Amino acid sequence: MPSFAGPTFQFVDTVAWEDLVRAGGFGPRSTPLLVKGAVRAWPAWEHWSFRNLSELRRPDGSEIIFRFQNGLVEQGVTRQPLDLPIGPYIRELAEAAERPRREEVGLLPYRRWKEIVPGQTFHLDWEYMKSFEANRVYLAQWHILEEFPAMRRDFAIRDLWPGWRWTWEFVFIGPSNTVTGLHYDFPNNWFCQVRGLKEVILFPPDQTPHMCKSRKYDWGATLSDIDISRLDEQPAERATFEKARGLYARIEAGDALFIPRRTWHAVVALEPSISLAVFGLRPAEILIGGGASTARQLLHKFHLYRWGNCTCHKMHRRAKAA
Ligand SMILES: O=C(O)CCC(=O)C(=O)O
Repeated sequence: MPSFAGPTFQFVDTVAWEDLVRAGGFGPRSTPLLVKGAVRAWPAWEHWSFRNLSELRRPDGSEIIFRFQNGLVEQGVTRQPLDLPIGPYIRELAEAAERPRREEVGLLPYRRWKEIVPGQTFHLDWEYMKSFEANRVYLAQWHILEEFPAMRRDFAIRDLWPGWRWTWEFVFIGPSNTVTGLHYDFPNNWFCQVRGLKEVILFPPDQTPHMCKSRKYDWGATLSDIDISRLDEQPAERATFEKARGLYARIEAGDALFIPRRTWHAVVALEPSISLAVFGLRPAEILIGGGASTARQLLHKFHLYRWGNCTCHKMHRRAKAA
């Protein structure tokens, strides 16, 4: 079988934090932007280490038990989540993060990444996805700042994103080889990488015809049937996916990536990572996008919308798509 070239990619637009500040800051835009070093300027850079987060306790001193994602995020058959204490899990990541890593691996290994120049098109190495088991236990989508509001001060997100917005944040803490499947979110997102290294592939909304939109329901996200960890088993989806034109970002610790609303993306961790996704809606966006998504969620809860085919309820058998 000929090897799969996959979609063509270019680098995402990239700017250094200092240059962005010098140019007057971040203005409205509808395409992704990687800001190198934005997070390094924030208290999170010092405070959000694996060791520090592993010591988080509830106000009464008890362990925090979290419902961990068990398998690919935003993808595949929803598996029974696992309720585990976060302390030992994050402590193990702290140890793993201190061990040296092989730099050469990835969808775009370091040496090839260094050779590519902005504007050049290239392909990724999809064989890499076969070299590991993607079904990791993942501390994903934890509403950490709701439980620990004082930690909000660690992220000077207003410096990056001027103007009033209703924001909410999800933390993703996991080992290398976590995979978040292809999806898009309805709000804009500043994805802040505090520790570790991740590869993010992005596809603008005009690539939707090649994204095999799924009927599986998820609050806030629209999912794809393309499973980037099992492309060999999906000849039809793979053929469609191959026609797409995407953007590639290698997000290092200290970087922040702007992921505009409705931009398809998937994330692969190359190192144990701590990331915070900051979603934000302007008042007009709350009325339009927020209202529609809340209505869908209500209908879903009442079993009237995509019940039996969702990421939020563990089903014993896959019901027919609504
Ligand atoms: O980091 C990850 O694994 C997923 C992040 C993501 O998909 C998001 O912020 O929308």
